[in-house]
Amino acid sequence: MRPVLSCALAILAAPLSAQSLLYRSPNLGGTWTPDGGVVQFNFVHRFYVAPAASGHKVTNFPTFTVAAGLGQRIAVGVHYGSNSLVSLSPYHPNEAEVYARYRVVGATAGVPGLAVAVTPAYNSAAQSADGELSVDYTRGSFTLSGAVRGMSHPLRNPDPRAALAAGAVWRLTDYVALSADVGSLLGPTTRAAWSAALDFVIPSSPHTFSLQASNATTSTIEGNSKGFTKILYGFEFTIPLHLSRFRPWFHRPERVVRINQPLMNAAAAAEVVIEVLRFGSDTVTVSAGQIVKWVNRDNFEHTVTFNAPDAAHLSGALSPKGELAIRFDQPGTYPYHCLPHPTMKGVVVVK
Ligand SMILES: [Cu+2]
Repeated sequence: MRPVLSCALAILAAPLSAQSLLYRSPNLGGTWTPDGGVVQFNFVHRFYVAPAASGHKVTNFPTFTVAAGLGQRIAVGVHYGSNSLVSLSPYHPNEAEVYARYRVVGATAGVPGLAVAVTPAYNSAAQSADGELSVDYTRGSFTLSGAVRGMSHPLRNPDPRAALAAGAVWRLTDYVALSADVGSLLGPTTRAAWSAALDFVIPSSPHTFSLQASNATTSTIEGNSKGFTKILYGFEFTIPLHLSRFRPWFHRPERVVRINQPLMNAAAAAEVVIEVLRFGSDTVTVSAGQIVKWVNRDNFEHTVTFNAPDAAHLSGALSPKGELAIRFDQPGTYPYHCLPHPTMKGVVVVK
């Protein structure tokens, strides 16, 4: 039974904080990479409203990001903006930046300390080979970020240029943060790009949301290095798609997790009912050798994922309406959480 679990966990076991806007200011890519087995979909939408003389026309500047995590340190992705001002002559309103990121130093966002990442990229509107070296430093409520950017044909100009950017995030609570940054091409005749945002974690979800003001039009290395003449307002929404969530598409829901079949018929010393994204009992206490059973009353999958170092052999997924039983042989305190819903937490105490 253990190899099956370990295999599943290799895909699943990773914190969810990497995608959070509470650790990255709006116009800095930062050092974050989606966790392995996660496809990240982020949507930035900014706009300005023209004066009455122009009929209050709303001009929109959306950027979509789709990125996939390969292991814990590498990501590949694309930013696509459909109202780009990076290349004005010739005018290229569609801008795609294909990028890879390798976090050379440091852990995922949310872990205190220093992180360094390199992000090579290609910008289709500028026809430019771009890149960024980014540094994050997280301590307590603060994350400070810096970036050095290079572009072979910035804004479709023939000569290479560099840009610098710096930003900060201040987490007021676990759920709310303020962030701001500034970035600019080095040299004359270019307006700096800036942003300021109020960031939120959406409770009981892996999603984060920010309300933003900025003068940057597309969320790419080039777009974040050049300011527009107007202030844009808007938002960003981050959506990590855990590929494991799609397992029910390919597997019939099982009443009982098969690996625990022998245990399911034994009497459980404690039962935790999962309902509406909550573990019914935060803490259950059993004696060594006893069984704890989890019952999923929701119509979607949850996991009972124990924190390291127990995760490798004490974890499992519950299909919709499924059940899970685990026997605890060693006394100790075993905190656990649900991978798709990190705000779901519980503890098993074994006496
Ligand atoms: Cu869950």
